[in-house]
Amino acid sequence: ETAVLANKFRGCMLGSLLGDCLGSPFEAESGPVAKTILQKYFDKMEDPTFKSPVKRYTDDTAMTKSVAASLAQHGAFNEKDMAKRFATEYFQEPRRGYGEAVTRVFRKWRESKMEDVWKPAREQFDGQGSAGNGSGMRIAPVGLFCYRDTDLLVETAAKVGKLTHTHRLGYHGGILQALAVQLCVVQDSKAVVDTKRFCDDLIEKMSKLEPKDEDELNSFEQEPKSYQIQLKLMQKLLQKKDVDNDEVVEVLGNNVLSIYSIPTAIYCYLRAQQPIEFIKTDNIFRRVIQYAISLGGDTDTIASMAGALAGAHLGADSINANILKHCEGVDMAVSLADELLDAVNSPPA
Ligand code: F2R
Ligand code: MG
Ligand code: MG
Ligand code: MG
Repeated sequence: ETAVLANKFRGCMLGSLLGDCLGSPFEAESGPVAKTILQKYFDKMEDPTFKSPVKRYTDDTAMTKSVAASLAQHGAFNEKDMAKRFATEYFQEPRRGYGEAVTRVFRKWRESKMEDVWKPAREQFDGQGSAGNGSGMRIAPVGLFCYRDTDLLVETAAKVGKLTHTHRLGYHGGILQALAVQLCVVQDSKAVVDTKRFCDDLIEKMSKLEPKDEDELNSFEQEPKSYQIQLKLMQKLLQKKDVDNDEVVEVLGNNVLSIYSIPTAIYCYLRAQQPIEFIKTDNIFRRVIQYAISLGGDTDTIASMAGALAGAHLGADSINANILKHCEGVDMAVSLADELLDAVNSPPA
């Protein structure tokens, strides 16, 4: 029982890391990533004789690390501690490819000496708040830490998100990704995923959070977007055969906004449970990440979120050890996974 969970926690943290490291060289390249180039890239990574400079992680992992370490050390969400870790991490290594706007939050925290940790985020984008996917890219540790308690998970993911992302579609995206991680943790790693049920479950949970009012759903760029709408579109796509990358990007998106990348990442995880014509591998974990990157756009973040789901479902055992050797931060990810599991198993007195 504990060994199964440890494998899943490690798989999730490693999946999040690997998607980031392997996806970041392709981030924001114009157009889709060439399928043959990507196939060779992954084949080489699996080849034990292949040597290459280590693939560095980006902001996605830098922030995930802070979320995991803060939860593990406090045994609960602590806003000041988490904010401090985000800022410290950023000022130590500012060149990890952070979102353009979010660094203003870090600077305001420093200037105000953390007087009100919630305020700088509310001031982003002229008071609209950020709707970027920074909320989802760092949330996997919340899905792990709270996997036994959905109410706590939703509440914690909302707070972790609102430290930097107060737009409804921003922090709701983080909640959605955390809920998906939870589903993957509780799923039997040997069982075939029921993709329809997976979507239905998420739609049901998001329906309790999202506004019922159609007008309110129109708040972002005049487009009627909610996670429920995107999840229903995803469910339809999953039922179609041989959907090509252009259609996926057209329907679900692949950019830095939460609404156009978090459902996409969940779709990648679910779609890649079955063979994909242009991806030659029997390893489902690899297929998920390779497929996510093939969509182009925000490749590090979409692959990282999809990888977290695959890893939480399949466990660290499913990851090719040669691929791990090419990525920065593997030992750190494993330690954080173990610390999180310890914290889950020994709640504070
Ligand atoms: N920043 C990047 N990639 C850019 C290129 C990096 C490359 N390596 C290079 O340096 O050349 N990647 C990282 O950013 C994304 C996560 O961003 P986060 O944390 O959400 O930040 P931010 O700044 O809050 O939002 C990101 C952008 O989203 C748009 N946006 C957000 N809210 C908006 C709103 N209310 N209205 C309009 N636009 C909004 C803005 O363009 C923000 O800059 C990840 O991809 C991570 O990997
Ligand atoms: Mg990044
Ligand atoms: Mg936060
Ligand atoms: Mg990114």
